Amino acid sequence: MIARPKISRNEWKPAEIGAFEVGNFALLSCPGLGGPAGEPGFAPEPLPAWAAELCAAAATDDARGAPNHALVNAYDFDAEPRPFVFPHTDGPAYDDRTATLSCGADCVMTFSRRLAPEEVGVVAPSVACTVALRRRSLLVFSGAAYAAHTHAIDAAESDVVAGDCANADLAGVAVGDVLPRRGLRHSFTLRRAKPIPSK
Ligand SMILES: O=C(O)CCC(=O)C(=O)O
Repeated sequence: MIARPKISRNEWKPAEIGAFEVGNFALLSCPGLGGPAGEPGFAPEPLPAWAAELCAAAATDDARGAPNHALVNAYDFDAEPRPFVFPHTDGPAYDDRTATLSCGADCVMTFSRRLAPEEVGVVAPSVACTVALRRRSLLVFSGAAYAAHTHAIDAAESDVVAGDCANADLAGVAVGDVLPRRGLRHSFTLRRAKPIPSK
């Protein structure tokens, strides 16, 4: 798992281009650029230039190729009810690797052990680690973090950095620090969606 604290000006450029190309960045939310991943007959669709550039930048050393799918989520942390992301895995529609670029407000993501079907409702999922999602950071998780754990953003007014924070040094935070949730956050979730045969 990699969680980089700050992206340099040069690396940041594609996201800035995206912001200008799409216009109303503050309220932007695009479900599934690249097509309806996971649906029967899915074949990756061309991405807008800014999203393709982001995906290429996030590809790093993955031999399977660059992400071909982008999800843009908007969170208004000043709104009620407070936005949150329920614990989930990103599932089999994608290669087991997710890259998330965070922009705007900070928050914390929680990774928990994924329960086996017979454990659901019986065993409390144990937290494996938390990750501080600082603005202008890139989180990449794959393998067991992708398939054997859920990830979630709990509803909260603020986050307190805990001892299980996996990227405290990189994110420039220390145990006990309070990260207030204020204003808007946008995330760009980049994954490689698998083609699916038609039924
Ligand atoms: O916004 C984020 O950082 C996480 C979003 C997420 O988990 C998802 O869209 O599957």
